[in-house]
Amino acid sequence: MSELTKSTRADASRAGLVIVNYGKNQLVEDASGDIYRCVARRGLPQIVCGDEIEWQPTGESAGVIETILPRRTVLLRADGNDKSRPLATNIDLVIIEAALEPSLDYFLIDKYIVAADLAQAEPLIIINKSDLIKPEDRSRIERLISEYSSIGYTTLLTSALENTGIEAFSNRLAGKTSILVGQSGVGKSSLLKRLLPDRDIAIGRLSAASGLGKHTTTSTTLYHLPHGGKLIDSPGVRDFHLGRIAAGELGNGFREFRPYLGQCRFNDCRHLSEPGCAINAAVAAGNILKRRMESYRKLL
Ligand SMILES: Nc1nc2c(ncn2[C@@H]2O[C@H](COP(=O)(O)OP(=O)(O)OP(=O)(O)O)[C@@H](O)[C@H]2O)c(=O)[nH]1
Ligand SMILES: [Mg+2]
Ligand SMILES: [Zn+2]
Repeated sequence: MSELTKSTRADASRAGLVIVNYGKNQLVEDASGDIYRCVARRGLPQIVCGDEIEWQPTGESAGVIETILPRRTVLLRADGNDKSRPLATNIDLVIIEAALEPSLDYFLIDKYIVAADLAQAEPLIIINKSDLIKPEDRSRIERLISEYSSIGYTTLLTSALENTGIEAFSNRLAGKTSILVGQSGVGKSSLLKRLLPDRDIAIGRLSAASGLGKHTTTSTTLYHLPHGGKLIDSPGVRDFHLGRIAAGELGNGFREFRPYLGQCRFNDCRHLSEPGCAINAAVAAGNILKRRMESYRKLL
């Protein structure tokens, strides 16, 4: 290949951001915000929402993804075979959303926290549907908030229905790439709509670009927020599984364990019933919540 063709090729390759992954096709946004339907060059690893890539146009609004740029962070989940797969990449903030309806699932929250920590992304817990909190639910919700905040995780209350708590929430998203995760039906897409009133217009543009019919929130999708920042809406899950994690790594995913890690009698302590376990001693002394220890054991 001559020097000339080489440089022409390099010039033709453009920077892009993957905003939807449909499996076979990806929607790629270029620097000016135009959207292209792309396919990945053979041999590339699985491309996901949030990937920064280089691509070449192949037609009016189509292209081929040539390379995936190094990923700053990778949020992983397990597939049916316990293998880890990327859910999204280059995430700064994992918004773990929960609500009294359908149900408040502490174990699910703890699993997402571990996934966020492993991805080196900050977790933020949102309890949505605050309008449904009855007087008899108050103490349960307050305890949840104070427990997580004592460990160092922020918890916010919102109501997408009544539009409350949205500003405090919105302020945390500026300038970051965030992803909404949580059970189906907790109100992820409803919160997104509060943050991005033009969501339906954005969805219309995606549908036009994909040529695959109406875009639905069943595909993980990246949106640009009006005040800066990117927000990824992901479809709800019935359950969320972490891939295989070494016991040592899992302990790190529990922030309040960290001061005690390395102080157990055995180097390879799994903090189950080993003698001289510093984590179990901290639980007994009331410095680690029993409930969190149970989550750790279940995950192990
Ligand atoms: N009472 C109340 N209902 C809400 C609130 N937010 C959302 N809902 C309702 O909850 C239902 C589910 O909302 P969605 O926004 O679709 O939930 P989702 O988390 O995106 O669900 P998936 O896309 O299936 O994961 C809808 O009927 C919403 O109207 C809220 O703050 N309060
Ligand atoms: Mg949704
Ligand atoms: Zn131990």
